[in-house]
Amino acid sequence: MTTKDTLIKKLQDKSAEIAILGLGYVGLPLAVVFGEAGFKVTGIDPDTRKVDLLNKSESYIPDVKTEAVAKLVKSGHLKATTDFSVLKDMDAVSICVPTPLRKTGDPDMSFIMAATEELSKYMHKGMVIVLESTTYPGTTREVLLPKLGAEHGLTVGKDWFLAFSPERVDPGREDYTTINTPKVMGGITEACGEVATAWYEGAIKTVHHVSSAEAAEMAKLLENTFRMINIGLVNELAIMCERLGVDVWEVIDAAATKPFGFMKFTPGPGLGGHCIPIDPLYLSWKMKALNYNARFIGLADEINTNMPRYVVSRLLEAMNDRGRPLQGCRVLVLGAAYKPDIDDVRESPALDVIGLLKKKGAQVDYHDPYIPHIHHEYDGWQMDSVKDMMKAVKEADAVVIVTNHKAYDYAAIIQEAKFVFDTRNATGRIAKGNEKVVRL
Ligand code: SAJ
Repeated sequence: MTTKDTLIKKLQDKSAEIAILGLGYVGLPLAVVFGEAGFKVTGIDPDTRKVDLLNKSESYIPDVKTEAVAKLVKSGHLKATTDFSVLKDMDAVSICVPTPLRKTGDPDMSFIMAATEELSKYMHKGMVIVLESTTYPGTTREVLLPKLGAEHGLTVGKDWFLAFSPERVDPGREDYTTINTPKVMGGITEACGEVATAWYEGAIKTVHHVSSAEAAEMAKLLENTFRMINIGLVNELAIMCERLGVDVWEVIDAAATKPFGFMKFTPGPGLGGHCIPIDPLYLSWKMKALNYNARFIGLADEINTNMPRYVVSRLLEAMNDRGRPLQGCRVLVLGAAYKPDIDDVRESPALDVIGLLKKKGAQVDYHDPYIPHIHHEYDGWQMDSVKDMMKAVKEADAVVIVTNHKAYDYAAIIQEAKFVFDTRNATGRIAKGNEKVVRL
């Protein structure tokens, strides 16, 4: 039997030993899905807090139930360690580490490099490695392949197998989870793709096998670049509609009545999260290295990044119309999370809006039911969420709705507020007190 056939057999009969490098919001759900499929899974993470909690059968990821972890730990299908040397006994490894941006706006590959460095110490014949972290096209072939293969005299596609499969985890979503979200898989060679597909098909409902790692890397970037550009389009539409004296929310709702050929996106105070504002910049960075200027990405990034400033300029105008300079104004920002009903503040435009308001001399408070404390990484300021939200609404000269959490009673907010600037059309359906509201 060839190495490939032997490995496929072990993957198909679930006797293969699995390792997940990185136990975050992608790695932990994946570890549980492989464990529940019958594989023995070892999670590896340098964070001892995560490792200890897992080994005590506790989940620290809201999407992963502690009961699911406890069952797998008890049955011996899941354990965790900070010790990378266990990789010497592993047959299949998924790399699920962060790929953020540096302050300079360039890709931060340090997590992928560190994982690859560790993995390369324990590479052996008969392994399959799958990179899941979103990255620029070419990473798997240019960064992982040399480090994990050639240096060990192993021939990829014969002695070991390497593929890319983009993560599609949407934290908090319940309809589509790791097990039922189709998974794209692309190998460095055809044999790599076959082995990696055989592995993932043992746990995930649909695996869509493409011809190369680059195709899989690019598919993920298309998905999130598509979103970023379309959000940029509706953000610019909001600016155009304001100039035209047209209600952008009415326009978008009207366009959305078209049952085909249109997909609704809504404007807002900017683009937050760890995927949409970041993934497309991995693509434009790579294209710059190939002397190509990805203009759509650049323009959308410019528009989206400018939205916090646009929001503050609109607020300044609205306060001026009410005879109040922003200087010295009490402004309450509602919502700090980057999108509704979650506790994640990464890249949240709320931080930029608050920072800009402070620079304009406003006295700023914020409230967010999910986020008790915020700090601005670059400007250094920090704040606590106000305790009595309605008291703060009453005392504010202006309330700015930045994140439209479902938990808010918008009718009551309008009732008690002197003035509301609504960047999310959270108040659009409320007629009473409408004269106090200005929308993006
Ligand atoms: N946003 C808008 N207008 C929109 C949609 C989003 O301003 O019409 C803003 C949000 O407020 C947020 C940012 O864009 O600040 C990103 O929002 P998002 O809905 O794209 O949420 P994310 O960042 O959690 O994106 C994830 C992505 N999932 C993966 O990468 C696996 C994305 O591909 C999903 O489409 C998205 O969740 C989703 O649909 O929920």
